Amino acid sequence: MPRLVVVSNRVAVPDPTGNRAAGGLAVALREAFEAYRGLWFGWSGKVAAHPSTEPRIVDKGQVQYALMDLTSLDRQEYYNGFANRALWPIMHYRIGLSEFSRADYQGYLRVNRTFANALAQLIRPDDLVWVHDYHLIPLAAELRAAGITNLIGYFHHIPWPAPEVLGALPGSRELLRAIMDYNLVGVHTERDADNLRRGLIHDLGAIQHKPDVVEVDRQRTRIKGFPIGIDVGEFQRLAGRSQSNRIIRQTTDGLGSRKLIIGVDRLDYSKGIPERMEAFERFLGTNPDQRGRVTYLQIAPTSRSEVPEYATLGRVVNETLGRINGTLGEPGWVPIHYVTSTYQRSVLAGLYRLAAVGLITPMRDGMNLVAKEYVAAQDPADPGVLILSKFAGAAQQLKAALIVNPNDKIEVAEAIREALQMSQEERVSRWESMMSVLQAQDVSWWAATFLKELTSNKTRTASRASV
Ligand code: ADQ
Repeated sequence: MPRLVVVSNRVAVPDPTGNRAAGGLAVALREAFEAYRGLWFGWSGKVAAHPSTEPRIVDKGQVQYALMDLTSLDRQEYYNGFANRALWPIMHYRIGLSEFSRADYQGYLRVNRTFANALAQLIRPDDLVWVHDYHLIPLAAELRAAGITNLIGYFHHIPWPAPEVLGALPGSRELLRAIMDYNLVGVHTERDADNLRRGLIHDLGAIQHKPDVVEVDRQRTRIKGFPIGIDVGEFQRLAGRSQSNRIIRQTTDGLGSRKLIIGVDRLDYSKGIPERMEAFERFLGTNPDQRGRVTYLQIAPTSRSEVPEYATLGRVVNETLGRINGTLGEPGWVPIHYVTSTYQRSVLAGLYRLAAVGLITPMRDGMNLVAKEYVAAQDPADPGVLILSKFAGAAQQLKAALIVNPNDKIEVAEAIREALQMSQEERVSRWESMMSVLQAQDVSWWAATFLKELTSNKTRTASRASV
C-alpha cells in the first residue's frame, strides 16, 4: 500500500488528548488516512522570525504531521496577499476586488518553493501526493523541479472561473502552466472542469483528448469534477440528539411559535450575506402578515480580518442589519439575529434542525458544505426547505432545493414565502431526493474516488503519454 501525502495550507493536528479536528479537510480525509498510512504537510499557522527550511514532525500513530512556520512577510505576501487578495476574488468572479501585486506573487512562489524543497526530502518513491487548494497551485511544478516523479493530484476547493475572468489576473498563464504538472486535477463541478480545460486551450493552446485529458507541450493532465460530500450519518446523529443541548433548548424557547430561517457562512463577500438580508427585508415588506412570525438567524464567524475587503464587509453587514432591525423590528421581535461565534458541530446540527428554512445564497461557491449539512440534519418526518443559490456547486447536485439567483432579491423573497408555505408532503419528497444524492456521494466517496482516479490506469496512461 502506498503512503498518502496530503499537502494543504493549514494542517489539522489532533489536540493533545488525541481528539481529531472537526470539520473541513480533517473530516474529509479521515477515512483516507485510515486506509493509507499518511503524512500531512503544511503551514503550522505560526509566524517565526525565520522561515522553516525543514518541518517540525508530530507523530500521531497512523498519521505524521509535518509543520512549517512562515515569516510575517510570507504570511503577508503569500497568504493575505496573493492567495486571499488576488486569487480568491478572481476565482469567485470578483475581478474588481482582485488586488494584484508583483511582490505578493513573488512571495506566493517563494513559499511554494520552500514548501516543495522541504517536502521533497520526505517523499518516498511510492508515495501518492495530494495537494489541496489555491494557496498551493505551483507546488507540483516546484516538486518536479526538485526531482519528484510521483503521482501528484490537486484538488481545487473553490470555483474555477471562465477563462475570460481568470485572464484578467496578471500571472494567470503561469498558474495554468503550473496546473499541467499535476497528474490529476479535481474541481467540484463539471462546469469548473470545463472552465479550466477551456482556459488551458484558450490561453496555452492546449489540445483536448477525450473526454478529460488535456495536453500542453507534450505534457498531459486529467481534469475532472469530484463533488465533495459530508459525513451524512454524523449530522443525522448529532441533530437527532440535539434537543438536550442548552443552546438548542434556549433557542427553541426563545422562538416560541415563530419559524426559524437560518444562514451559516464564514463572513466572506462570496457568501452574499448583505444581499440575503435585503432579500429577507423584501420578504417582510411584501408579506407584512409574517412580521413577528418568523426570525432569521445569521451565523457568520469572522475570517481573514487582516484583509481590508473583509473589514469593509463587516461594516456593510452591521449597517444592513441595524437598518433592517431598526426599521422593521418591534419591541418583542427582532427580525434578524446575527451571531459571529464558532459552534460545535453538535450545536450547528441542532440549529439546522430547528430551522424551517436553510437560506444559502452565495454569490459564488465551489461547493458549499453548509447546504448539505442543513439537509442531512433535518427531521425525516418534518424536514425544512433548502433555498440554494444557483452559483453554489451544490446546486448541481441538490436539484430538489428551491434554486435561486442571489442577485435577484425579488426571487429570493418569493422563495422564502414558498418555502414557509410548502406542504409537508412536498417537503418530504424534496428532502428524500436530496438525501439520496448526499448518501450516494458522501465524504468518504469523494476522497476514495479521487484517490482511485489518481492511481487508475487512465491517469497513469495519460501521464505516460507525456514526453
Ligand atoms: P468554505 O468557504 O469555508 O469552504 P463551506 O463549504 O460552506 O465554505 O464550509 C464551511 C464549513 O465551516 C462547514 O462545514 C460549516 O459547518 C463550518 N462552519 C461555518 N460556520 C461555522 C460556525 N459558526 N461554527 C462552526 N462551524 C462553522 C471552502 C469552499 C467551499 C467548499 C469547501 C470544501 O469555499 O465552496 O465547499 O471549501 O471544499
